[in-house]
Amino acid sequence: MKRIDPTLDAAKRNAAIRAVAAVENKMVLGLGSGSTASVAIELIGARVAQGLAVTGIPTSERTAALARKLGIPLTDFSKHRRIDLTIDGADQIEAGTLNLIKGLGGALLREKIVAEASARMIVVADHTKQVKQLGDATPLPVEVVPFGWERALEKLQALGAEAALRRVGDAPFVTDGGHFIVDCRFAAIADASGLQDQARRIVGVVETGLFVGLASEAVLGRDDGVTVLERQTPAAYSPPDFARL
Ligand code: A5P
Repeated sequence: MKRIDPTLDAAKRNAAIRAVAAVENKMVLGLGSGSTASVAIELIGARVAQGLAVTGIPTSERTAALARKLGIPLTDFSKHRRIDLTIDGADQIEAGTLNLIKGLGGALLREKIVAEASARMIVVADHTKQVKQLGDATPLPVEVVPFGWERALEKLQALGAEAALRRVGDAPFVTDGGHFIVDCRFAAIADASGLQDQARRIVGVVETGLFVGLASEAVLGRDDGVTVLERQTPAAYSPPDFARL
């Protein structure tokens, strides 16, 4: 989803600059997807060029290509089961809970695997992504297996969504994992955790773009600065003392 508003571009950059300041030498990083995360990756690449030693686990093929171009060494879960810090974007950020909707860029599955493995996840976004309650203006992307997607879509509709298969032209959009995406428009999502559980119980649903309790903080950029939001509910994941694998 490309935005050409220069004010928003400055906002994204300010958010990325603030988040990348948290990157330290020797960290294993989760590298997010989307336009804001890409700015952060470029900033990390510039620091790597100056001698910063980090490795990254990319959340999409597109991000992997960008990281390689910038000379950021890549790794995977065969070598590192835990990630020190992930910097990723979001489509909606709920103030207070920091629950998220992600996946308008189509990378939600790898993004969630990486977020869940991370001791700390900083969300970077322009200020327009903050909402009081998830849903409404932004559809919830749900990744489904291609076989029988029509049935999964019907069951998602039964949960109250206006649901549509994401397409590129006439063809279904296909994720890096070879799945389809059903975009589900809910009027408002009052119980993100409950909806996540219900959606995951549908046969054929691989994962949803609801990120509940995964973000540690959110850096919301404006053209003249940032606001940092912290989660006001307990963490879903307590990191162990990191012994690098
Ligand atoms: C990718 O699948 C998404 O989860 C992105 O993180 C999200 O779409 C945010 O992208 P922008 O930073 O481009 O808005």
